[in-house]
Amino acid sequence: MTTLLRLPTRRPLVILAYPRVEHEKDYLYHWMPFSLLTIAKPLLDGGLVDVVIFDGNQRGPADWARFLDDHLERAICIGVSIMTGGAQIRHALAMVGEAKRRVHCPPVVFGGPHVNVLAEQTARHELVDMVLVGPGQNSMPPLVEVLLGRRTYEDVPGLMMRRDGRLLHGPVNPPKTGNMGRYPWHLLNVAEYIRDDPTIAPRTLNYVSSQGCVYKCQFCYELTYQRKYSAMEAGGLVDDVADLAAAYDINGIKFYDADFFVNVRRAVEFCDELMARKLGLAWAASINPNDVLRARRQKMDLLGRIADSRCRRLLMGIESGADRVLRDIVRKEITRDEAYDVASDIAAHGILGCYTFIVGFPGETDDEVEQTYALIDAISRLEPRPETRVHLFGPFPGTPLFDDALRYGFEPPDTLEGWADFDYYDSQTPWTSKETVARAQANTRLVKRPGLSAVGSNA
Ligand code: B12
Repeated sequence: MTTLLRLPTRRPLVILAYPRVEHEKDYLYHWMPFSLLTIAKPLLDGGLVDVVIFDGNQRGPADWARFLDDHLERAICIGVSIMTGGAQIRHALAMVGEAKRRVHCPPVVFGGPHVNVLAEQTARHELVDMVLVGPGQNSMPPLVEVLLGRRTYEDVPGLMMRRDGRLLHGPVNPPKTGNMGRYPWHLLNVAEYIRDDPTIAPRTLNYVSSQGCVYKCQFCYELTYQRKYSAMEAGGLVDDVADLAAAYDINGIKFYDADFFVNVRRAVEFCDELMARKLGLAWAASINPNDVLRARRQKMDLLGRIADSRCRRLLMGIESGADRVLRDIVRKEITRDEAYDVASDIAAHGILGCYTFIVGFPGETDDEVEQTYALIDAISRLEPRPETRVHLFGPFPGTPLFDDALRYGFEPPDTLEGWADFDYYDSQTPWTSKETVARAQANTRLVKRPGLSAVGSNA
């Protein structure tokens, strides 16, 4: 009997690019591009294509040029992720310009948070061949099938592209993404992203375990998920984290989910599983005050389990110390007293709280701003002393407060390039004075090294 020797065939290639984000100058941390890992997973599972990722936060323009030389010939598309602000859009356009100067440049598709709120303006840009609105794991596999000649553009969820002088639209791409799975870590050099996080552990990695949020905060981009929430189940999440810990010798995980605790039961299971497996990991995550209140109503010891499982830090948006602002402007569904009570409870469990506030809402009075600073003072007296961060209200497109800001005289950028420099660490609104900016900065206190407080790091 003879056996046929099968030579490995090289599949068509999808290039996924995460352009550089110009974060605050003294910002120490590195993020893995979870957007791209999330999209890559179903593409690899489908078996039709190979995927490579270029992370502009780790590599520069000369590396991008070499990367294109190495991969462009086999590529069927370049997917680019963009969020509003942080100059990411500018870096994205420069990268695409470089690619389009070459003979073999395939179609360039843009996606990500900025596309999800300003799709049409992005799709009309001359360097953009098409955009995909919504979760990319729903839309990239069908697009790849189109590019391989198996389907038509009209079938691709969330698609928007110029054709014969008008915009062609695909069907709606639903915001619910289903269970998220384990990430294809081999596409990144994971070791590059480990960092010493003074509030968590010396070898900390970031992680995103869910998408979407169920709350109604009127300034927040997460509303584009239409209050739909998708999350990895607790067991699978701990499996993935355990594998990471074993492979890269990490001892900390920092979750960047919009709200890690939307599903309180999942959160408690995660804590229990983490303790049962004795992984020795410290962790941190974002929480909404209502999660704590809901757990109390359900007689669940959420904060106890969080503390016992070595959670070192909880980040919570309180936004304002004025009940009218919380109720009528933000729709936070919590009162000032409840927020203070939850913060006290977090401190009583020995967990470092990091509380973020926003000043400069459209229609906010001076007295209401004073109430916010009074609450910051009160919270700062808790032990362990919490971190606090005061943001300036920035009208982000796609949110209800963006429309309110327009009524109060805010003039938004009107080009894709214009949105590159939009940055909520600077004042964006005509009613925000220099003194307001300075006071916000002075009330931002974040731990950068154990035992020290400092201004100017991100949450
Ligand atoms: C980590 C993070 C960062 C990191 C870096 C990002 C990185 N390397 O991943 C840092 C800290 C640098 C950062 C900075 C900023 N960030 Co940020 N950040 C996040 C965070 C917490 C997680 C991002 C993430 O990985 N999400 C998980 C993945 C799975 O979701 P995703 O990115 O949305 O991707 C999905 C879809 O958007 C889509 N998609 C994404 N890319 C692509 C590409 C293609 C081709 C396709 C088809 C689809 C697609 O499919 C993905 C899978 O479903 C999000 C909030 C959140 N939890 O999502 C905010 C968020 C993305 N940030 C936001 C903002 C605004 C900023 C700033 C620009 C704020 C500012 N200052 O103005 C700053 C940078 C500027 C500055 N001067 O500092 C907003 C974006 C809103 C918007 N309209 O764009 C978010 C949504 C927070 C919020 N709720 O407001 N950020």
